[in-house]
Amino acid sequence: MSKAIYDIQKVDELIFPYLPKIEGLAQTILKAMNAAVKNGGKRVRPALMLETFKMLGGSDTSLISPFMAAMEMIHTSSLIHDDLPCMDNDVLRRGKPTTWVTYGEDMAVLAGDALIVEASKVSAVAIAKAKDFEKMQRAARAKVVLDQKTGIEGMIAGQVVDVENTGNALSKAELDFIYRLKTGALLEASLMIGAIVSGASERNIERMEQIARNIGMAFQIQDDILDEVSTEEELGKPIHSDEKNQKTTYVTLFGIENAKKKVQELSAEALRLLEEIKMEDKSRDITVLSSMTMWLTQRTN
Ligand code: GRG
Repeated sequence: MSKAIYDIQKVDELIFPYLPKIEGLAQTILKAMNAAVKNGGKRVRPALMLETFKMLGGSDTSLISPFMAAMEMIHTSSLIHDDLPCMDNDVLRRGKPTTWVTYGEDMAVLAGDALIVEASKVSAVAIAKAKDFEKMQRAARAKVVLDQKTGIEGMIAGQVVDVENTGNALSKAELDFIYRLKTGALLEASLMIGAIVSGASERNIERMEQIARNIGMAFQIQDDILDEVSTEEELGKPIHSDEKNQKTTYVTLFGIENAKKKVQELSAEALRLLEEIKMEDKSRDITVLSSMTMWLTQRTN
């Protein structure tokens, strides 16, 4: 992917302190967890969360950083599990050996599990440490959204339908369900949590969910396009994996050109919703999130 237009190092500085220290007898799993999070990654979700928080008036980053860390831990756990032999059976992630290849399947399952639990703990601690009732309420709502969008109402539901249907032809409705939940749900949670913790209005929390839904869909369709037209060097993972796994994608359903057009439409809708926020309150600076939307939906890896 072309160089990120946000400061990945700044995001890392905010989330790394929440990772477990590598010490004691269970070091293997602690190493696997740290390595999986620190092994590259665009930090799209925590970066979007932070920028939404700032755009909607948040300034104290200590309020949002636990949720940024929790989000990246959940995202990482899903990647570790997704790469396992019983799922996608991938040996490369971000151009490097996957967690199960380096640490064994048993440790990879446990490292993924432990990251989900750590994410829950870190966000629960944020609630427990809130300085006043309002901040506590916001943090509690953020945790509910995080759990909903991760679990059986979110990413996991999308993954279930995806895994169950590998090799089956899918309808557009089924594909949309998978994309909206498997990829979109964590993006929705990221933007919603940024809004909730900043103290945004209900309308803006809703708008951020819609913006994320459009970005998520565009992001996933772009994934379909890249799997078809990119190279292994550029992507950092094998190409033509959809064909290998006999997956229905937007490209197989509608062709490359229509898939590209859909990405443009979804991206335009996300930008329109950001404009709406600006029109309602002229003091909102939507430039960073608008640029991020364009960058994410036009990515090349
Ligand atoms: C363990 C919580 C948990 C869930 C297990 C395996 C699984 C259920 C879900 C898999 C969901 C999945 C892998 C969706 C794909 C989402 C996606 C587009 C990932 C790539 O995201 P990027 O491009 O990755 O942000 P980087 O490498 O930049 O972090």
